[in-house]
Amino acid sequence: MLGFLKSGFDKIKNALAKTRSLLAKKIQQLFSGKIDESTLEELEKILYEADLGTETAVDMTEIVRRFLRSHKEASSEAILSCLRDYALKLLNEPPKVLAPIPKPGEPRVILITGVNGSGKTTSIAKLARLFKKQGNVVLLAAADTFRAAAIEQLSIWAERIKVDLVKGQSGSDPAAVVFDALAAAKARHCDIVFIDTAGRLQNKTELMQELGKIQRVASKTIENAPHETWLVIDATTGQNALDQAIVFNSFTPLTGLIITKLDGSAKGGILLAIYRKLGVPILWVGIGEGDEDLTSFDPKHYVEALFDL
Ligand SMILES: Nc1nc2c(ncn2[C@@H]2O[C@H](COP(=O)(O)OP(=O)(O)OP(=O)(O)O)[C@@H](O)[C@H]2O)c(=O)[nH]1
Ligand SMILES: [Mg+2]
Repeated sequence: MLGFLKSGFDKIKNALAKTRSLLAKKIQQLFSGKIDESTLEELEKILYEADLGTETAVDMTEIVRRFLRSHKEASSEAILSCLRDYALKLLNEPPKVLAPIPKPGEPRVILITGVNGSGKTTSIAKLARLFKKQGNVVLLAAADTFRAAAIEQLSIWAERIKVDLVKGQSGSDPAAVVFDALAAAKARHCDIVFIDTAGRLQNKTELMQELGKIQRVASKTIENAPHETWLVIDATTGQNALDQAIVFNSFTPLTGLIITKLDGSAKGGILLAIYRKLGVPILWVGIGEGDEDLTSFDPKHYVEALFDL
């Protein structure tokens, strides 16, 4: 058990190495010399550039300013510890949304959304593998009917992981695929259904409204479905990720976030900005392309990986 936890932490720590070098390492250097007002200005700049969000950068700088009043000779480790505590407090605020629970005997339906290439299909494969391993009967709905290759990609994963898949013709109505998939999931007593959707940019209103149609069709088939709507966000996109989260949330209220490509991203700080703004729980993080490279989000590990040297 402890070995498993350690490996999870090591993976996150490795994934966030670039972000950490922009945060913890720079802050350490900054506070190892003479400290004055310009040091605090520089701190705010570092925090802002690490994509933590303007409000968080301003608040954190103020906290350090106050701390320095009572600890004039504070070490850089003490400063980093202040920042870590603040970030953890922020992430430990209770989420603002709660997903409905499926009726007994009915599958939990999870709609996966996001912009093009954010990692939706790969994350579904990783999750399907994980949930199956935990003893759940999983079904995948290939509702990205936009490209034939997308249906093919999910089919290959379904075969590899050995879970059921319901698909339609390429170009067909995604809501119709969802209808068929949920009917099949009910008949086959599945525990969990993941619905893969086509990538869509948040400024394409028509495509965003299509998600609403999928939700309506799902709820007619299974009460309260989709119980969850998760947005997949590519961590390397930085500030645009915040915009994606806000707009998707306005069209299809989100119950969770998956942050992908944390490995190698220098913009891992964006998670704080998004959680602060929306209060939608960050559930999973993707840390590689392999089917095991997904881990549940642990605020403590995340914050340590950002601010520990
Ligand atoms: N390094 C890394 N790559 C990832 C991660 N998640 C997904 N990818 C890669 O990102 C690329 C796009 O992944 P997909 O799962 O096809 O993305 P998608 O959102 O389904 O794309 P569309 O359906 O075209 O919108 C693939 O090459 C994946 O292997 C991750 O956590 N880390
Ligand atoms: Mg896809």
